[in-house]
Amino acid sequence: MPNLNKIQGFIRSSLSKTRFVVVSNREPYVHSFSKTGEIQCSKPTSGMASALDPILQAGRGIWIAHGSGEADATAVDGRGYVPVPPANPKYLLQRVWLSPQQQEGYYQGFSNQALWPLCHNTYVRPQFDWNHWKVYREVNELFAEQVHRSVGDARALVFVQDYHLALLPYLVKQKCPQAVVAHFWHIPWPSPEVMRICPWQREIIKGLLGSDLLGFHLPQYCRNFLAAARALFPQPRQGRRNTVTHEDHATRVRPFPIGIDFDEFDRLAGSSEVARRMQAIRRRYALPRWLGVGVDRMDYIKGIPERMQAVGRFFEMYPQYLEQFSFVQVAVPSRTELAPYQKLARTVHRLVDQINERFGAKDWKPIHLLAENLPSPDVTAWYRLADFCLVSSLHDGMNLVAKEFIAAKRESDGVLLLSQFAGTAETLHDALLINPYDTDGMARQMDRALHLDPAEVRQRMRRMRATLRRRNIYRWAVDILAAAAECGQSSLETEEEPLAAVTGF
Ligand code: GDG
Repeated sequence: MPNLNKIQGFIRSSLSKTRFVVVSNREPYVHSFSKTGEIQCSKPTSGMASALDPILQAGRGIWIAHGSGEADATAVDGRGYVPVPPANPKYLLQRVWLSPQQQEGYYQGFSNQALWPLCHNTYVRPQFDWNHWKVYREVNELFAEQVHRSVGDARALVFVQDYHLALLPYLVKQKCPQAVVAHFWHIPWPSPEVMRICPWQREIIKGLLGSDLLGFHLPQYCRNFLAAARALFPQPRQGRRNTVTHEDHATRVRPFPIGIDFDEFDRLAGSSEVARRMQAIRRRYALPRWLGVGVDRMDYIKGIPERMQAVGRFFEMYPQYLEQFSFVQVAVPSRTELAPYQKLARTVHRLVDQINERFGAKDWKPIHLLAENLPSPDVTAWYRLADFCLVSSLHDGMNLVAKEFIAAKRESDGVLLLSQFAGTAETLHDALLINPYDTDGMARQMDRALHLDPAEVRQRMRRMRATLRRRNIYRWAVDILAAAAECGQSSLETEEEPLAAVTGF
């Protein structure tokens, strides 16, 4: 099992003479003002941030991200740096400032109205707006300048996150030729047929081809990318299988399925705090015999209306569950300034009201909709109370909720109902698969989940827990960093000792 201390040791030794830089849109620490006007610092919930934070702490590097907190500008020094973590600083967070117009064009515009729907097969039409694209390019340039300011001509490993920064690898390579660049794309990469509708697909792919290493969750996303890139840029005759060459520079494309901090979720699930929350929930909600749970950002890729419809159909098909089963849906408001997200929230609220009106009774609610961001111990308490978790994404790069539910089920009870269109389905073979477009099929699987033989439930759960414990978030990070270091062996100083000897895998 990858162990954090060993991994930190590896990072310390292999990156000792190399500057390590992480670049992402979202920051790992946010500053805000308390009621009394003091600056306070918090860590937003993000698997990626929790994985890379300890690695940066070991490597004493720099994290460059958009400064989005209300007190962010007050917390930094004159150059935009703030040492983090606040109690015991180990690395520098460098904030990039964006005007409201830049946030609108780059983040809400091109990232979330063009690239997000383009990469997910959800029939939400991408909006290609020339002005959004212009601002997206401008903001990527801005990030590249910050990287250059931090790295200069030094040897560096620059690890870029996600679809907000597709152009960054090429720009960084131009400004910092000594840098080794790795990029991880957290969402699916669609088939070339879908991708080619984007008027700027060539520029986006060219931007990503500045990377020495490009990572996706699944082999299929890698194949889709390779096909699109090779169709656009002629390749040398004896090119390598997982490599694309562009302007005499080779990019290796490889899958790195992301994991979670399994031990941390397991620990939290067993804590007295979660036990207290479970008691409080039981008192407040008067829960029936059986419970199902769903936890998502309120996003159209997550298939929440489809899930609500399936719950309604479940009561129609199996009326014996009336007053015996409730479904709780945590739906965190997300991207609320965009019309498709506003419409989605209205649809979900309406569906829930209809189902509750039609089937509800005096002391029993078929669906509890919690449209808010709950603290992690509350989410974990709901996982522990539920008989099954229903993940019905219409398309999802990976889906971490499915993995967190399993980590929270320490007694190996509970069943995972998982969309076959979530990346997670490729690695968790003991989930009950569902098709979110098949309402009756979903309702049947819900019934099956509640009647599965307890021995089988435990067996499935134990196997999934063993997989997730092994393939955890630290392993993901180290796999990528080791592969990136390998790509840039000539420019990065790596230890002679093979990685496996250090990390134990
Ligand atoms: C993108 C890709 C890929 C949700 N509600 C609450 C809450 N959450 C947390 C979950 C989980 C995270 O948010 C959601 O992660 P997902 O992976 O499920 O989905 P996306 O946000 O769409 O993430 C996805 C991921 O990137 C990583 O590469 O897996 O496919 O779309 O951690 O627990 N956390 C708290 N309260 C909530 O109410 N505290």
